[in-house]
Amino acid sequence: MRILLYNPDNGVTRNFMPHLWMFLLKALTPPGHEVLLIDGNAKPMNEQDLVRFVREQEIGLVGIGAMTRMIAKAYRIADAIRAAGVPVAMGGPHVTELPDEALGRDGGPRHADAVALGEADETWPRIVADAARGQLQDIYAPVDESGKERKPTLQPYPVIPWDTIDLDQFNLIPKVFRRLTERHGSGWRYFNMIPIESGRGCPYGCEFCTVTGFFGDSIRFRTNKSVVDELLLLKNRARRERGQISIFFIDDNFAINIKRTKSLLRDIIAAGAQLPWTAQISANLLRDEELVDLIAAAGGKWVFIGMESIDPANLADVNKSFNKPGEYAAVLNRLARRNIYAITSFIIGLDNDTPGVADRTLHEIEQWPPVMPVFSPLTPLPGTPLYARLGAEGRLTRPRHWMNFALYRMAHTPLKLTIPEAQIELDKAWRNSYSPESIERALESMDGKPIDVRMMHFVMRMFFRGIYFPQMNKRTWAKSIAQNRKPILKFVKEGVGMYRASRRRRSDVQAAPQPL
Ligand code: B12
Ligand code: SF4
Repeated sequence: MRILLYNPDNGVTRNFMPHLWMFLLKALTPPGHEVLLIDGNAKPMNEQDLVRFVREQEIGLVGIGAMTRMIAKAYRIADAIRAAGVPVAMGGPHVTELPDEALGRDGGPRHADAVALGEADETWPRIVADAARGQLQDIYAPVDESGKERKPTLQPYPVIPWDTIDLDQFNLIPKVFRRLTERHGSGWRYFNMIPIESGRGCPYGCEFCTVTGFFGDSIRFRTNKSVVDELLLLKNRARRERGQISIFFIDDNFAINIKRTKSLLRDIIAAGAQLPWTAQISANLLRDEELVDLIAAAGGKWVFIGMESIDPANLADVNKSFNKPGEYAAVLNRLARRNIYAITSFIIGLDNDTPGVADRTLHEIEQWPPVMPVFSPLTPLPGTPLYARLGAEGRLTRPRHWMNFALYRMAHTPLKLTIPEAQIELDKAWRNSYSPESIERALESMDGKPIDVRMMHFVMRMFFRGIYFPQMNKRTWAKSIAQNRKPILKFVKEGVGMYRASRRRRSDVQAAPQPL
C-alpha cells in the first residue's frame, strides 16, 4: 500500500523546519508499504491539488497530523480525500484532545476514519495493518494489555534514514538566492534545519501548555548512542553534499535532567558529532556554568527560552513561577560569553498585563545581550488547564477558535486589557523588535564578535521576521533586504576586507625568500 503523510500549513507564515512525526512514522511503517511525505509549509497545496496527487500516486491511506491552529485546514483536506474514497487517519495534539470532533461524534461532520490518540509510535503499525485490510477502527489508543495508558520508552528508537531522505522541499535558502549559493557557495548548496528528539515529557505543567498532559510528566530518554549516531548521519550527509545542516533538539526541556544532558553532550563531543544546534531549555537550568560550557563545546548556538513574561505575578498565574525574571540577564550574559544566543519567547495578554506591556518588555530586552524575541497571544488550547479555567470563568470569546483560525488573534478577554489593546501590544512588540533600527542596534552590540556569529544573528533575524510578517515572495524579501541594507553593506565591506587581507598574506608568504 502507498501511504501519504501530510502536515498542513497555516496558510500565512512559514515554518522553518519539517515535522518530526512524519519521519518517525515513516521509519516505524512496517515493511511492504511505501510512504510519501508532504509538508504544507514547504509545499503549499489546496484540496484539489492533494486529491489529484492522491489519485495519481494511487495512495491507499492518508495520515494527517496537525496542531490546533492548522486543524481547520486539516479537516478540509481530510474531507476532500475521504470524498475521493481514500481513508484518512489523523493524529497529533489537537485530535488527541478532541477525538469526537474529528470523528463527527460531537454533532458536527466526520473528518477522519481513524484517530490516533497521544504518542503513536506503537499504534501506527497497527493502523497501517488495519488500513491495508480495509478494517480501520475509530480510535487507536496507546494502552497495554490491561487497558492502562502506555508511553513509548524511546529505547530502542527507530533509525531515521536521514542520509537518504529527500530534503529538497525543506531547503531554507530562499529561491531567489539559490542559484548563487549552489554555484558559488562552497558548502552552502542548501541549508536545512532538522528536528531531533533526545527525550519526551515535561514535569512542569504550565497552565497554557499541552505537553505535560500529552507526553506525561515522567521523562523518557533515548540512549546517548542513538542520538549521537543520528547526528553523525546528518553531519556526514552535509559534508558529502556540501550543504549546511542545523539541528533543533525539539525536547521540551533539553536539560530537564542536567546530569543526563551533560553526559549526552560529552558523548557528542567525544564522537566529533557536533553540528550547530538549537534547544529549548528553561532559564532556571542554565545557572550551571559547566552545562553551558558543554553546550558550547557540543555545537550549541541558540537556546529557546520560554520566558513568557517579565512580571512574576503573570508567571505565577500560569503556574510558571520557576521562571525568575530577575535572573534572565545573568543567564543571557552567561550564554553570550560563549557566543550562544537566546530565542526568548513572550506571551502577551496574560491576566496581569496592562497597556504598555510591550514597551516595558522591550525596555527590559534592551538591557540584555541581543536576543531573538518572539511574541504570541495567550492562547487557550483545548485540553489545557487554561482552557478549562477560562471556560469555567465564562471568558472564552471564541470557544472553538481553531475552526476559524485567525493568526495572533485572542480567543478570550484578558483581565486588564481589551482584545484590541492586546493586539496593539503584540503588534508593537514585533514591529519594534524586528525594525531595521533594532537589527542594527543588536548587531552593533555584537561588535568584536566573530563575523560568522554576527552574520548568523542577522540571518536569523531576517527569518524570524517571517513568524509574524509574511515574507513568502520575492517582493517582500527584496523589501526587507533594502530596509536592512546598512548591515548588509557593512558585512560585504568586512568580507571583502578579510578576503583581500588573506590574499595579501598569501602573496607575502610566496614572495618571502625560500630556504635553500
Ligand atoms: C518543534 C515544535 C515547533 C516548531 C515547528 C514544528 C516542527 N516543524 O516540528 C516551531 C518551533 C516552529 C513551533 C512553533 C509553534 N508551535 Co510548536 N512545538 C514543537 C514541539 C516542541 C515539538 C514537536 C515535535 O516534533 N514533537 C515530537 C513528535 C514525535 O511528537 P508529535 O508531533 O506530537 O507526534 C507524535 C504524536 O502526536 C503522533 N502524531 C502526530 N501527528 C500524527 C499524524 C498521524 C496520522 C498519526 C497516526 C499520529 C500522529 O505520533 C507522533 C509520534 O508519537 C511541540 C511540543 C512537543 N513536545 O511535541 C510544540 C507544539 C507542537 N507547538 C505548539 C504550538 C502552540 C506552537 C506555536 C503555535 C507557538 C506559537 N505561539 O507561535 C507555533 C506554531 C507554528 C506554526 N507553524 O504556525 C503546541 C501545539 C499545541 C496544539 N494543540 O496545537 C505544542 C504541542 C507545544 C505546546 N506548548 O503545547 N513548534
Ligand atoms: S511550557 Fe515548557 S516548561 Fe511549561 S509545561 Fe510546557 S513544555 Fe513544560
